[in-house]
Amino acid sequence: MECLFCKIITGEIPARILYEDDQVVAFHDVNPQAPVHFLVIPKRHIATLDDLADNDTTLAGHILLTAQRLAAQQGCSQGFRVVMNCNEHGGQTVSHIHMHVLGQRQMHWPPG
Ligand code: DGP
Repeated sequence: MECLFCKIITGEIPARILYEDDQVVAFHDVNPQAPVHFLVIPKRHIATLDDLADNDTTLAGHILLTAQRLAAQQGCSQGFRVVMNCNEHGGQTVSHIHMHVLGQRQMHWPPG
């Protein structure tokens, strides 16, 4: 198993876990870009957003609602941003889909 995030799921690589259930894990980003910056990932290895299938609708919704709930728990009452980078032009560096959740500072637009 070569996937970094699969190794976080199994505990082979340590991470600051925020939440875990049978479908997803959330953990703090190792290189935070905001006072709150965590990632929500599926436990099943899915390389990119392009690899999500029609029957992943429930999982995709669960990732989003987990992000929403944890953002509230992390004190992002004034708002937050979710980001999913996809492939090279999207800036994806880890090939296991992950939703970034950033908060506790003013975000700007457009992103770089
Ligand atoms: P992306 O560029 O969208 O693929 O973002 C990958 C994110 O993963 C990046 O913000 C840094 C984070 N990351 C990479 N390696 C590790 C790690 O070993 N542990 C944790 N907690 N985060 C990591």
